[in-house]
Amino acid sequence: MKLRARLPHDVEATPSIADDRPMGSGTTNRHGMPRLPPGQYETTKWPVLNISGHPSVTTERWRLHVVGTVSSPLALTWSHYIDGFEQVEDTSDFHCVTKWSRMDTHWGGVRLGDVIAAAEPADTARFVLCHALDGYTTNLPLAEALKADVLLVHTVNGQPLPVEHGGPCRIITPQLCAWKGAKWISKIEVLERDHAGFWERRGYSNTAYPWRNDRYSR
Ligand SMILES: Nc1nc2c(c(=O)[nH]1)N[C@H]1C(S)=C(S)[C@@H](COP(=O)(O)O)O[C@H]1N2
Ligand SMILES: [Mo]
Repeated sequence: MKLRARLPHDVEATPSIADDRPMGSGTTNRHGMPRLPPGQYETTKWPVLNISGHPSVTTERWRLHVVGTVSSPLALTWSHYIDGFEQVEDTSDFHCVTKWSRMDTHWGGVRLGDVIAAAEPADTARFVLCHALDGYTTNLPLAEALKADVLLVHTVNGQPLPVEHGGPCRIITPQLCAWKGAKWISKIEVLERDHAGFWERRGYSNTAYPWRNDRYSR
């Protein structure tokens, strides 16, 4: 299957790239922001944070649905995901709301934007709600989901993504707090209106922008 990528034309700059006064410390990253967001400490460990256990799915049974306000809903198999999209690698940082940051993680996968584009979102599409196999959900503005460093990853530091970190496939959102990246991703729902996810309904910030110390909504 050959998938055609087409991004909506009106993707706006959002605070994480447009912010001229981000808080934080250390050298700047490639977006010109201090690498360590305010209140974060650096760790070389990689804690596991879950609402429940680790759902397991083989790559044979794995499916990724892209549905909602799109003209070509997708039900991708693992081979569509691996062979139907440009495979990219990127090194980025991972910021958890519980204050640890893991720097320089090397990821392999495909751009979430390429997958969403293949489903041909309507011009009225503005948000996505990501659904995972453990029942977790998290929401993103479409403009965040389409950023080039937001990936559907299957590989970390050259190894298959471990199940506890969301293997075989998860989302990463390096410019937002890590809870915005759903592990064990199963469905991406493209929406006209925002719909709060699991933590967003329980008091986490809807925007989750680390460089503004934007953690909780109440
Ligand atoms: N499906 C799913 N995705 C999830 C979570 C979860 O509980 N379930 N937790 C989130 C939170 S709060 C964080 S900080 C990161 C943690 O990723 P890690 O366990 O690989 O460190 O995953 C996010 N994605
Ligand atoms: Mo988290």
